[in-house]
Amino acid sequence: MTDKRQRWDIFCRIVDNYGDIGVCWRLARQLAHEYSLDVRLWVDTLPVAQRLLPALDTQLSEQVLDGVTIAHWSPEFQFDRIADVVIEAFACELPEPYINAMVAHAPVWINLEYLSAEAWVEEFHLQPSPHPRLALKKTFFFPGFTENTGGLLRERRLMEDRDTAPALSTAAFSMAVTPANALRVSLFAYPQASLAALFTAMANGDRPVACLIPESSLLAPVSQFFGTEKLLPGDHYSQGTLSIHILPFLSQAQYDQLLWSCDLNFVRGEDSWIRAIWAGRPFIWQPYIQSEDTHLVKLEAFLQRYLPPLQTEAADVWRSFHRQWAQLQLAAESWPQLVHALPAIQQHAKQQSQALAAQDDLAAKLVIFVRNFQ
Ligand code: TRH
Repeated sequence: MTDKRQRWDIFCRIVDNYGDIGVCWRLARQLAHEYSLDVRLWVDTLPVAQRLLPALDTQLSEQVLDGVTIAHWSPEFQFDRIADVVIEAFACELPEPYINAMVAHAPVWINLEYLSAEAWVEEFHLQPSPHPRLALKKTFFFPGFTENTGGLLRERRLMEDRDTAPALSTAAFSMAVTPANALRVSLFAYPQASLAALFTAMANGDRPVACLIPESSLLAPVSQFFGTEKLLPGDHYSQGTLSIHILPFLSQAQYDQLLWSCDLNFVRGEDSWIRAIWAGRPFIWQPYIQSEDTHLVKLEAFLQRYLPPLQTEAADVWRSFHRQWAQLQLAAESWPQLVHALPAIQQHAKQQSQALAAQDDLAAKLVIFVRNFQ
């Protein structure tokens, strides 16, 4: 029997870090699971993808994982067919032979862009771009926070899963026992972050802090702070009221669980940021550092959209902490102020997760767009 499912090819070039593959894998899986689509994800750097997908065999040119075909986008790129829908993630530039072959098949060609809360996104979302040479058109698809954008990535059952998830056991992450009233904080940030200032403030606070740190490039400055050579999953250190616990790099599902069970999450980039929003818990987002401080513009746009209607004092504290963290400079008093504001922030984060989840998600909007495409 031939497979009649609509075929989607997603092309992902891993520029840096985990965000590109994190977003593409999440989207690919959701399209396959929730819409029964035949999804093939082309990835150029399999060893990086393997961090998120430990079951991935980096030696194979093609394999099926969790209902998605993962194909190696190698320099000797070869393909057997053109899909019905082609997603070029983050302007990664499709291989020339594939583009040429698209002319005869006329697939829906979508350029999936990075997420931003900036106002211009609404205007550029769904703008067509004709190919300069060939009879092809691609459409720019911008994720975003409003109805007039491509929406945010969110699995259909995510909020139910979050609300019915069992509490995360300390054993699950082989954590040392921490005081019962410790503030649970997860930490994922760029290595340039103002870690020493944060840890010093946490170590000198009124309330104990258990800081959970999944393995990443952040471990280098963390080990520097604690004067150790190399930190490994399972290691833990204490200083004053702060204890840190190094976790392995988690699966995306486990990472969600971690976010759901912390009192405060430090996140970065694109995908962990959105997961922190869906967690409905207080978070501090560090945007991906860009030249000319573009990331600070993105931060302001987000804060402007996300903070209202939080009461002024807590909003000021949260905004100011975000700005300092993104500017890689943290004042000592910012930490106790943030801890004090957490109850109000918590309530707001919960409300915002509900409000944003009432909008259509990115995969749903993509599917609707393709259905109506002409
Ligand atoms: O890794 P990032 O910094 O990725 C960045 C951003 O996407 C940025 O926009 C992009 O321009 C740049 O890459 C090239 O942060 P991000 O987006 O949060 O991606 C991390 C992914 O890793 C996300 O899918 C969550 C996942 N993750 C785990 O699965 N387990 C873990 O333990 C951790 C810490 C993260």
